[in-house]
Amino acid sequence: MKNIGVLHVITDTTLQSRFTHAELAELAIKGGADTVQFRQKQGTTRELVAIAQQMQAVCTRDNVPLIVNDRADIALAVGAAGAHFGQDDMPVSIGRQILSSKAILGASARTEEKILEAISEGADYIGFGPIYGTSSKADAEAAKGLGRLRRMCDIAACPVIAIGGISLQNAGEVIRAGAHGIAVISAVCAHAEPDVATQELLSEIQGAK
Ligand code: TZP
Ligand code: MG
Repeated sequence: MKNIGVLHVITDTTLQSRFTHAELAELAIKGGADTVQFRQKQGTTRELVAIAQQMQAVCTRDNVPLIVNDRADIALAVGAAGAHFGQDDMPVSIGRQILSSKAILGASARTEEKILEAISEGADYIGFGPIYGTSSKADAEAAKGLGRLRRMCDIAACPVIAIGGISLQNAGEVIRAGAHGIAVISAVCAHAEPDVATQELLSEIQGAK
């Protein structure tokens, strides 16, 4: 099994405009993030490639894996460590043909059946959520809660990364429910000091493990 990070910071420039994606990556890594995910729903491919290149430069320097949301082509283009696919994105099996066997491929899906399918296709981790309410994702489903997280952690044959509304206040209980790690947007990107927020989340994870 691959080494999957416990604190995935997903960069976002729609919730805030103080920092670019690359600056957020830098601050998150300074705070101890062990995975950075580039997620941007708007913009041309050319723009996304340029941003991903900047992020990859930061991540290469600091030896932290960069995961590109939705786009295997952009992950390949910039030499990112991997990609994250939702239910309507590239199937994991095809993403694996595009990226190398070493690539970290994450998957998320709306139904348990689709999640298990992604795992059987070779997903290295699954993103499960939203655990709590969130306003960071346009089409987020209803909160799934800790009970469903616990069940998913029991049945998944790969690490489960919990996502959605995770903060310093609830990160500990999420890890105690069995999650391997967490992925956050607003708790870091919308915080006054993203590096400090990351550091605090990391120590909460470590304390709960
Ligand atoms: N997928 C499920 S919830 C979510 C995504 C991308 C948004 C997470 O953002 P936040 O601010 O950490 O709730
Ligand atoms: Mg997607």
